[in-house]
Amino acid sequence: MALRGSARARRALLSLLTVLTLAGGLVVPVAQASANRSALHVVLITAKNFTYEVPATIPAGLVEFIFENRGSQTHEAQFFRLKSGATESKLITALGKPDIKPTLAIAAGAGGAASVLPGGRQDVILSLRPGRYVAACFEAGSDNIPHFLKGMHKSFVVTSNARAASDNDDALLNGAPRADSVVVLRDYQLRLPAVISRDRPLMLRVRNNGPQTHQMEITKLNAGKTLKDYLRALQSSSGTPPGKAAGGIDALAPFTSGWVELRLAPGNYVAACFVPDIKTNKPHAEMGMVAAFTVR
Ligand SMILES: [Cu+2]
Repeated sequence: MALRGSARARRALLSLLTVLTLAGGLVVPVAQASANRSALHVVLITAKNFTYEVPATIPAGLVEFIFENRGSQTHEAQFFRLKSGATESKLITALGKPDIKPTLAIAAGAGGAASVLPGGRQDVILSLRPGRYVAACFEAGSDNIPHFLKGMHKSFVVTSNARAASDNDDALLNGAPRADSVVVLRDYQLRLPAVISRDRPLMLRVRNNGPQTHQMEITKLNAGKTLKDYLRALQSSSGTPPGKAAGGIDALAPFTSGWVELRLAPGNYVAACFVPDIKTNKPHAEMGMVAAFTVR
């Protein structure tokens, strides 16, 4: 859950997260790197309450992040690339503000692994440009304090190298994984296949066509629940959210893309964007960026 700003949405989601945390225990199957990804640089990033373990430096270019939640609460790893002059502490201050503008003034969404339950795992593949990055977690427990305010943020440096001689997004895509499908995010729409067959993991390329920052966060709906129930919970500060965090890819800056590998159990799901809108401050999910899909 990334860059969430609306106080009302925050409250609703925080209560949702509390429920999810208590529910706990969803096991996400461990993915094996497939053959066409063997050339990728692989980075393990682990989350605990309330820290990350991530290498201090990562080479630029395509990187496969294996995000593992080894904590007892739901966690995510939203990456930001800092603009020049920005610091980690300035970013954390900006993230605490109710709207997204102070954050976007000093940093850009750089993808990351969306929230998974304790014991869960989410793999994302990102094309990283050199620079200083920060990983942060927007989840919160029963005290409603976002984890980034409990110290759950960590900076790392993406170092320039031969793989990333150019700043051009496409030039960084050598060795990119073959995507089963492309998901396009835009103001305010999120489209993905309505039915996903689970005979094998699904590799999605997620492209943000802007103009705003967007994410794709996945929720597995509880049995019998529908998109309607999900939307109703989103709009109510006291509504019980009808599902469990199931990963996805965290917020990407406009006109950038990443890959997310989904290994989802059969069931009904919702994908949504919770980035707050730059004009209305509402989460994009309330402005149409939500889609239901079925895994069978
Ligand atoms: Cu969005």
